[in-house]
Amino acid sequence: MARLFFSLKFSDRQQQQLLPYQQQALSLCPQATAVALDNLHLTLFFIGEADSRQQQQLIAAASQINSPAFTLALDHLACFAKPKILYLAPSQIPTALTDLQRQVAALCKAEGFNDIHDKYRPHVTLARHGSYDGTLTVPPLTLTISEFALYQSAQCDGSLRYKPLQRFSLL
Ligand code: 2AM
Repeated sequence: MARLFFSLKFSDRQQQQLLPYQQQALSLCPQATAVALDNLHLTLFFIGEADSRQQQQLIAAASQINSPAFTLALDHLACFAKPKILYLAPSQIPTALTDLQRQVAALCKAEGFNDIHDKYRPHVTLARHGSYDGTLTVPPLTLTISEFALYQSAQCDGSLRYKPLQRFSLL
């Protein structure tokens, strides 16, 4: 069994561009723990535990998705109280992201995985175990999104690592 999720796939450069925002989030809440740079992502659907047959079915279904690349403007820092995380998020959710998320959620549900969240809330978790009251508007980080991926969440040498198992292009 493996712990899986679908996510937008950021490039190395895009992950680097998120660093100043992470530093700003940590300055708001110094006791929070930074997410490792190469783990920065934006979840589309959290799957949970899946076996290798389910993993192959998810990959086959996701490879049928036909969805365009899009730009995403991440423009505010805020916090979820449960779990306590500081995140960067878009005020405007592009239609292409909503459509992609619906398609990914539908294929996961068709494989028997339930959505554990009441409402999809796109965000990039920058730091954990921290809280902040309110929303801070920041200069937008505009990213071109041209890939999503099926990720595995696993412990590697004592630290949590999100490993892309299969990448899918947005055209
Ligand atoms: P993330 O913050 O690293 O993306 C399981 O609940 C995981 O789904 C969380 O660890 C969180 O991971 C993500 N998540 C939590 N609430 C969510 C929401 N409303 N919409 C989308 N992803 C969410």
